[in-house]
This record gives sequence, structure tokens and C-alpha cells, in this order.
Amino acid sequence: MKIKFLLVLAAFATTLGCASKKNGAVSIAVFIPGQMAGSTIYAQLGAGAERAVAEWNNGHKGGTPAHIVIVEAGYNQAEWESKLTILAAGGQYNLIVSSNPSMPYFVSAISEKFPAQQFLLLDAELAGNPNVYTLRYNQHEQAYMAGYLAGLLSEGAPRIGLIAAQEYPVMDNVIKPGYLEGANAAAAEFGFAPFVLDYRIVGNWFDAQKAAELGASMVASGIKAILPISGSANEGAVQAAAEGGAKILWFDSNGYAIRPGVIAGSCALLQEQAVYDKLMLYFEGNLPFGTADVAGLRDGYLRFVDDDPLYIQTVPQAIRDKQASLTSKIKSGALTLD
Ligand code: RBF
Repeated sequence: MKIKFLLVLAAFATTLGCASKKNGAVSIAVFIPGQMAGSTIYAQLGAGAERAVAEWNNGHKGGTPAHIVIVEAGYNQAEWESKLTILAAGGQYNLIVSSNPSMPYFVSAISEKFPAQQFLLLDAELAGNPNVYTLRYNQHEQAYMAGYLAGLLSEGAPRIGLIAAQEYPVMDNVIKPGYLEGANAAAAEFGFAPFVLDYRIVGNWFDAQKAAELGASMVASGIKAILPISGSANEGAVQAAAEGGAKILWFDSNGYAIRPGVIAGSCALLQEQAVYDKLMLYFEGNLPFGTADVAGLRDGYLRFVDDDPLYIQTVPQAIRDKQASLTSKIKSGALTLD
């Protein structure tokens, strides 16, 4: 039944696809595995792709015009593969753009069935598929920087907090250990006891009420710094920290303005710029399909935002100096976090 439904939709999409290709435009579909609202990594994906298409069409670089659609697949992960299959089956889009570490799994299977379909995946890694280009961010560096600052802000508290939406390999193997490693590097360097990680799971990427409860319980237990990685549920963690006098480390974008005085660090991915740059390469025929790139602090696309006045107002100079010395060690290569 489900397959039949897919086939009918695929045939319908193919008809549309022929019409679209006759117009001679390069068609881009942005597949958002979730929703853009409240998830800065996805909001940046959509914004950067739209900027690239608009600029390309403005004739800055010339060439075939492009058109773009953004498809929000929603939070039900069980539907992602069929929704993505429909996009690819239609043959309507020259390139499908998406972002998150689980996408290579779906794309590998779909790519076998639709070998003409090309993909650009950010925040993901898949090497060797001639139709797929991926760019992964160095989230070891990103989490370590967050942890180091969490450690500095938590002097005297035995634990630091991490609120994750769900468990996934990059969370379990990179972000979670990297965050604690960073905090404990600060502890070792400045002579306080090693931290214990209080790690809680929301269960989805949108339940701000649940994240608020987890945050409140952390704050009540004496935690002073929390890293929330739970999409639009983050709002609840921010509220709990604000009410309990704790600080939030923000991931993926410059978050200081979200709650001035509460957001005390921003380990930002430059995903808007990354998708823009990679789409421009694609339009010019230079995107190296088959390649998996990694971007860290030294390569751009990842930065600790230390020039925002809200950071300067919120975090004492002595702590900012220590954090600055960490980021310059990573940038210079004196500290490598692969
Ligand atoms: N990040 C978000 O901000 N919002 C989301 O809805 C979201 N959904 C995800 C779903 C899956 C299956 C995975 C593996 C990751 C998801 N991420 C989401 C996390 C995102 O890719 C990234 O790892 C984190 O934002 C930390 O940089």
C-alpha cells in the first residue's frame, strides 16, 4: 500500500519534473529534516541556499538560472526516507540539499535507486559516492570550546549540564565526551576538581516544556552552566537557566541576543555561509562530488563568537581571556582536536 502510494506520487512528480526541466533552470530542493523555526542550523541552511540562488540569478556570476524549493519534512523521522525518496524519484531537482548527521544513511539508499540524483549534505559525512558532497563541522572543537567555558563559569560547582534532544552517534561519540573533556581541561589548568556531566535527554527536538523541567532540575542541583542541543526545545532550557541564575552555552549560531546575560558563549557554525559557498561552487560546476570535507576553527565555518558586546558584558574579562587563549591554541594548531 505504502509502496503503491509512493509510486503514484513519484509518477506525478516525474511529470512535474519534465515540465520544470524544459524551462532550462537548475532546480534545487532544500530538504529540512525537521522544521526551520527554532532550529538555527536549519534556518541557516534555508537562508544560505536562498541567498545563493538569489545572487546567482542576479547575474553576479552568469550562467543558467536557478530555482529553489524548501521542503520541511517535520519531526517524524520515520517519514524522512519516504519524503526524500519522493523528491529524488521525481527527477525534478538537479540537486537536493540537506543537513544533519543521519542524512548519509538515507541518501546512500536513495542514491542507489536514483543514480542521477545529486546531493549536497552539510553537518554530515559520506565519502566516495560520486553523487554526494558532504561537509562535516569539527564538533569535537565546537563541544570542547563549549565545555571549557562551562568549566570556567562553573568554578566551585561539581557538575555541568548537557540537555540533548536525542542520542545519535555524533552526540554520543563526539559532542558529549568533547564537552566534558573541555570542562575538565579547564579544571586541570586552573586547579579545580574534575567535573561530572549531568546528561539529560528531551526525547524530541521541540518539547520546550520538557527541556525547561530538565534545566530546572539541573539548576536546583547547583549546576551553573548548561549546553542545550535540542532545537526549538532549547528555549525551555534557556528559561530555566534564566530563572535559576545559571548560564547557557549556545551551539550552532550566535545566540547572545536570544537571552542577554544568560547566553554566555556561542560556538557558532557558519552554516549559512557554508551552504552559500558550496551552492556557488555547484552552480559553477566545481562542487567536488564524492568528497567529504571537514571544517574546524582553522578552516572557517566554525567560530567562537567573542566579539559580540553581549558576550563582553556577560562574561568577566578574566574568563574571556582564558577562553581566548583556548581558541588561539586551536587556531594555531598548538591544540589539535580531531
Ligand atoms: N538540530 C536542530 O537544531 N534541530 C533539529 O530538529 C535537529 N534534528 C536532528 C535530527 C537528527 C536525526 C540528528 C542526527 C540531528 C538533528 N539535529 C537537529 C542536530 C544537528 O544536526 C546538530 O548535530 C546539532 O544542532 C549540533 O550542532
